[in-house]
Amino acid sequence: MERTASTDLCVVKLGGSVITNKSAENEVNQANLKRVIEEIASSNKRVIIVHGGGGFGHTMAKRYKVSEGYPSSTVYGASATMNAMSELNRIVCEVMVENGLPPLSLPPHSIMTLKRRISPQALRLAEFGLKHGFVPVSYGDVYFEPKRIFSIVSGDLIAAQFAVKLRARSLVYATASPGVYTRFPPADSDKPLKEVDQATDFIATSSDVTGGMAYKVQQGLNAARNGCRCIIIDATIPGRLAEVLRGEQFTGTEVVWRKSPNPHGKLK
Ligand code: IP8
Repeated sequence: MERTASTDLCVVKLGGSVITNKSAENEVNQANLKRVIEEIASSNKRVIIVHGGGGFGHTMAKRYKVSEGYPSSTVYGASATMNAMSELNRIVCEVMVENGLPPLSLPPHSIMTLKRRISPQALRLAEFGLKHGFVPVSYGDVYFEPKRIFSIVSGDLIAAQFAVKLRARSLVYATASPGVYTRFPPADSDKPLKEVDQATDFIATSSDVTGGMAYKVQQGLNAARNGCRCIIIDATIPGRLAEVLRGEQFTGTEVVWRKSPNPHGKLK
């Protein structure tokens, strides 16, 4: 489906590996968080921010097997994960306020339908907030569903859904990796692919419950198919996010949907 963006809106997904110390429990990477928020603020773009779980959500989700839902996990584990993510979101919102970005927080555990969709009411609220100068901010979290009672939804999916539903011009995955590689882990001499499409053969392993790079590409393809430009960058490098928001040449990988992709392999 070809469709043009109706707005200059950009959805930025801030990776948990960028804004937290992922190997530690509940530790914010203050320097990175402050810098990426500053880069967003100084771009003067209309943005929706979505952040990942990092050492907050992923630690709890793994410990309590929350992605498996009930009965492998427990209501306590789901609640502890929601609390950890609310805490990280509060810190992100605080840094946004300090940098003149007024947050409108939209917690997934209360805005997702039982079918893992952002509710129409939440989409309307995000649009209303944007119109009046707020910056909607959401994150990877616990969501509720009929079969397993609850599970985990990645910020990657939430970011792509906002991008498609609100017809954003671009979706930026601000990660801790320079982009997508043909092998994992990449060798020092490897360069990230400039573009990936639905037929690109690449390997991205992940120990994340939410699927890492392969899942980002999958979500990015969905956004790209719907007319939104999707770019994956390394936001641990100062200035990278600012340059992509300014619409300049960027260093990273663009996720492209092609009507007739080169049949040189399948996505792994
Ligand atoms: O880091 C994961 O979100 P992501 C959220 O965006 C939890 O994949 C709670 C693990």
